Amino acid sequence: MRSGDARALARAISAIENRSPGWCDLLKFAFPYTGSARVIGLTGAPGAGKSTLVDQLARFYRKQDRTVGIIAVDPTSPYTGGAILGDRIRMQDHFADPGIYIRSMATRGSLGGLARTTADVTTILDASGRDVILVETVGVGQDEVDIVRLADITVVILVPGMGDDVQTIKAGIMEIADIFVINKSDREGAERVEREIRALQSLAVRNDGWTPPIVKTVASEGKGVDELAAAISNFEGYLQVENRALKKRVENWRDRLVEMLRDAMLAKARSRFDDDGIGRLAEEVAEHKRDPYSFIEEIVSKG
Ligand SMILES: Nc1nc2c(ncn2[C@@H]2O[C@H](COP(=O)(O)OP(=O)(O)OP(=O)(O)O)[C@@H](O)[C@H]2O)c(=O)[nH]1
Ligand SMILES: [Mg+2]
Repeated sequence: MRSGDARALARAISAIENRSPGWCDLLKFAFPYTGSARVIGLTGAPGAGKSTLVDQLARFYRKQDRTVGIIAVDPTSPYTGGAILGDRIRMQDHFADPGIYIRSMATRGSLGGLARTTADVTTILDASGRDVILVETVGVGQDEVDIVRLADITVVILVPGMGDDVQTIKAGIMEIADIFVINKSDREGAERVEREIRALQSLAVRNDGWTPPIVKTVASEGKGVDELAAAISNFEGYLQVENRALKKRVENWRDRLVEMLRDAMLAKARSRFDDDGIGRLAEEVAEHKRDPYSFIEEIVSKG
């Protein structure tokens, strides 16, 4: 796996996704080798052009002889089956190049929770020596926030014609974007989206003083990709000053540790009760034979 062998990677990632025996040891082994990959998160609405852009960025980095890992988190909506298939076909362009490793992850059936599993897969790719890891997630509420805890750089992709733009550019998105991309700039309304972002930016200055640049792209034609890569590289430069990269990782880990702890504690507590057991307790509580507070207290005090 450390040599970047694609089949070993695939096996390791499957073990982690499925929580197969040994998954945790695998991550423990991998962790000391992580920390040198640049993790770039790309998020945006379904169909915004995330995969097309990821594909273009991957090409760009390959030209610089940097190795690339891609994690595409499949959209939750079952209606986008065609788009997922499209992704796979388009990304097959790269399959001949061992410098690119692509992993699609299903939203459903991810035992560790999607955010957690994505983070663990990133750990594996990082340990395997990938220079750049591109993580594509569909921006639906929590997911786009989760990507921030994982990524060194978060790119938010918007497109023209989102209706009443001010309404659609959510406050949450303003907070997470290190870089804005207006993709499909070949369409009418790109300037308008840019104006809306600028207006929102003038209202809320980020507390780290960084003003996210706005890059216009036509991903399907490869336009603006060099500019996006330059913006990414600029932000990397910014992160190098005053230990910002480390500070950001500390912040990310603070959140992730709490989440991991919560998962582990819950799994431990749940292991004492099967669904029947929980069902029986629920009955007792509903029938007022027991109070739920003492019950929870009891479990927690057992550690
Ligand atoms: N006109 C135009 N079409 C684009 C552009 N970029 C991507 N597309 C097209 O938009 C469609 C969706 O692109 P994808 O890259 O699959 O979008 P996505 O955001 O990954 O979609 P999901 O993963 O399904 O959320 C495809 O048909 C692309 O060819 C662009 O800049 N201009
Ligand atoms: Mg996609």
